Amino acid sequence: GTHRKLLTLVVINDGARVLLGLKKRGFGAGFYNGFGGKVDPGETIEEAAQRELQEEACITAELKDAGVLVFVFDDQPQPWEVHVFTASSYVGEPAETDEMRPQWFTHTDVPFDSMWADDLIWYPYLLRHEYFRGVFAFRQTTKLAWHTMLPPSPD
Ligand code: 6U4
Ligand code: NA
Ligand code: NA
Repeated sequence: GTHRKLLTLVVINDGARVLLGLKKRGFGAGFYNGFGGKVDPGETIEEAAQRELQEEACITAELKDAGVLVFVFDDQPQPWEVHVFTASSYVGEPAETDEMRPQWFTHTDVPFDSMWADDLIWYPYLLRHEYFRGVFAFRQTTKLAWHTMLPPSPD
């Protein structure tokens, strides 16, 4: 159908650095990314974000809404709707899991060359705490064809 696939993404930002994970398997393996995954049936988006943060980085955090990204693909039936959250602090110690290897990067050293192409466009909003909405179109899953950043929604 045309239903969007719901996903979450959490970027811990301590003000000087962001905590990212090197994805070890599955979609985006070899790329750095925030922590997150699919929203399971019966859970809210925020519950999914908390669960994935615990599963992938071994931490919990008070999450703030940072933005929403919609990805459309020429080779996948469903668009993806990724809900992005930030947190300035967390509980626990970031640890490597089967899925992710956590690593800190200063704001000027975010490894965009080893990240999804869209990240270069919306991280500046995230780093300056400006809510963002963006639509990104990919060809052959990973090639960014076009994008548009929308103004914040009126609600
Ligand atoms: P499984 O192993 O099936 O349970 P799950 O952890 O639920 O996987 P996964 O890891 O495939 O889902 O989720 C993809 C993750 O990648 C989500 O956190 C969203 C994030 N993501 C997807 N496309 C992205 C993109 N273009 N840029 C970006 N993050 C993206 O920065
Ligand atoms: Na994941
Ligand atoms: Na999952």
